[in-house]
This record gives sequence, C-alpha cells and structure tokens, in this order.
Amino acid sequence: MVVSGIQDPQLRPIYEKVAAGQRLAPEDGCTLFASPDLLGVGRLAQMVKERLHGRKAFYIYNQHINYSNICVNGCKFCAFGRKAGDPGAYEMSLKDIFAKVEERLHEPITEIHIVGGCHPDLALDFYLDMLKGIKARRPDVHLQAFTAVEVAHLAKQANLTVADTLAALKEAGLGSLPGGGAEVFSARVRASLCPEKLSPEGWLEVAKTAHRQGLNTNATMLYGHMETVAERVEHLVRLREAQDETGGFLAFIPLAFHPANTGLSDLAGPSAIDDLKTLAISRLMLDNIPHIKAFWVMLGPKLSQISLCFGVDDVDGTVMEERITHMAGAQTPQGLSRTQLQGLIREAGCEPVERDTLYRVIAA
Ligand code: V47
Repeated sequence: MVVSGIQDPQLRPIYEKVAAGQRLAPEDGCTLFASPDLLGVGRLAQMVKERLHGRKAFYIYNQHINYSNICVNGCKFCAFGRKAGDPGAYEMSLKDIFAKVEERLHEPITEIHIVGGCHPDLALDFYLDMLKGIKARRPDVHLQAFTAVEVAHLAKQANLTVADTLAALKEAGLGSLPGGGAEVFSARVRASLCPEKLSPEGWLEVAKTAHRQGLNTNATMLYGHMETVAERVEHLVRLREAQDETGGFLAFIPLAFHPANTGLSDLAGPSAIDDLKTLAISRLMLDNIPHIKAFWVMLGPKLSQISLCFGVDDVDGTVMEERITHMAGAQTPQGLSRTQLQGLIREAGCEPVERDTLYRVIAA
C-alpha cells in the first residue's frame, strides 16, 4: 500500500512508527537524510507538527542585541568573532546597550535576545548590570540572554560554579538562555572547527543546570559545513537524551551555515533541500522538544515560509538588528514587521500566533 504523500518505500517503517507515536532510532534519522523523497520526509514531519500544534505557527515581537564580538574562541565557522584590538572588533558599553533598549521603548517588544562573544576581560558585574539596567527600563520584557558557552566562560572568569553564575544572572533578571554555541557535538568536527570552545559535555551541563534552576533554554545545531549526516543525527539524539533528563528545552533551531568571511569560505553552505530535510528530520527525531524554529534571518523569509509545511511551527520574530549571520554574508533583511510575519504564516495555510518567550499566547 502506498501511504498518501510518501513515495520512498524505505520510509514505510518510519511512517508506521510516526503514526504509532513511537520514538525513532538513530538509523531512522540516517534513512530519512538518505531518502530522495523530500515531500515524503516533510509529510512525516507535518504529521508530528500537526499532532502537537495543529495549524498554529508562532512568532514573537523581539529585539536582538549583540553586545560585543570580541571572543577568545576563534571558531573557524564564525565571521562575527574578533580578537581584542583587531579591525572590526567592537564592544558596546552599558550606556550603548541601554540606548538600544530605549530607542524601541514605544514598540510592544516582549523579548530581548542578547548574545555576544566570550570576552577576555569583562567581569560578571558587567553582565549583571546589563540585565538589571535593561529590566529597570523595560520591566515586563523577558531577557533571553547568553548562550551556554558564554555562561561557562563567565563562570570561569568569576571563579564561580555554573550553578552560582546562573543563579546570579537569574537574580539580575535573566529569563532564559538562547540555544547558540552548541554547533555540532561531534568531537571530529570540533577538533577541526572549534577546538577552544566549550565541549559538548560542558554545553549540555550548562543547559541542564539552567533547567534545574527553572530557566528554560533553546538548543541549536550548526549544519552544512563538514559534518556528516550521522553526526547530525548523533547531535539530535544527545539533545533528546538531555531533554529526557530535564525537560527544559523549549525550541530547537537548526542553523544553516553561512560561509562568507569565515575560515570555510570555500564551502557553499547547505542547499534549500538540505535546509528543509534538516528541519523536518529535527521535528521527527526530537519527539520531546515542543518547538522547531526556522530562523528566517538565516534561511530567508521565503524558505522559512515553506518550512511551515516541513514540520516547523515557529519562525522566530521581528529581530530588527542582527550581526552574526549578516557578517557571514546573509542577504536577508535586518528585521521583519509583525504584519510581514503574520502574512507569511497565513499564506502557508497556518494560523499566526504571537507568543512570548515561554510560548504563552499574546492576546491580539
Ligand atoms: O552560536 C556562528 C551560529 C549562533 C555562523 O535560541 C553561525 O532562539 C551560521 O544561536 N553561519 C547564534 N551560523 C545564533 C543563535 C540563535 C539564533 C536565533 C534564535 C536562537 C534561539 C538562537 O550562530 C552561534 C553559532 O552557533 N553561527 N557563525 C555562520 N557563519
């Protein structure tokens, strides 16, 4: 029997598991990546997405602030990071950061997303004052700030445990952690691309420690460089295992590698088919993470729209100013309006739902 919308016979046993709500094995993940049946893979992911969220697709009214690109890590895939004193290195003062917040006080922003490099000199107090100062200016905003890599770095600089560092950040106003810095957990890839960076075990430990303190986090995977599909699947399975332990991940965001101005500028980056398959397979493998997000800044608004038919239920938000992807050659706009986000969701046959960081619905 041919299952509607699925052509590849190799996908049949996976269809049976998805229909029965069973967990997929790592080999299933590799079978899905190997399948030429893009629409079949998408159909399977949509079965899961529709079961979880129906026709809903989420977006958020948010603001991104990238406070500094000075970073000790020197990752080969990154066009954003600079060593202190290098051309293009920048560091916003607290005054600059607060001015960015004040510029947009008239907008109904519910989340400020704050990410930077691992700065060699800034003390923990700088980060605490940043959170407190933003909260003083915008008490209702949710601060989704500092990747697990930054948190581990801050803890080391301050000679504190990760748990104590997170507790201090939470006390100062931190609401949750963004999902960046996970890259790909494969030791082979990291030895070549980011040997100085926090290890996968360290990244997962920061995330799980945050979850245990009641702080939700997101998770990401940087794909489309030198990793194999088996290494992508391994990354997803390790996240799934961590989520089984703590349940604190809210959303998973596959990040499409942008090669321009990086140490890998000879690579092409992922194709549109790879983008869609990776999003769909993430939906299928991560049966315990509620949301799969297409970050339109990296994928482009058009592909993000199509991804809503491939297992995605969230297109991120208004953003307005983003540096990490644009320094790596992204041609996407700096921001999208609420009306644009709603329009692209509606046209994909979904119901636009404005959410806050914790996926609570914002009344229209
Ligand atoms: O941590 C670095 C990645 C991340 C490149 O949690 C690159 O909701 C592509 O994590 N090409 C930052 N990616 C962005 C990020 C993020 C974005 C949107 C939403 C959320 C969320 C998280 O970007 C970095 C790194 O993993 N990155 N260089 C590059 N050349």
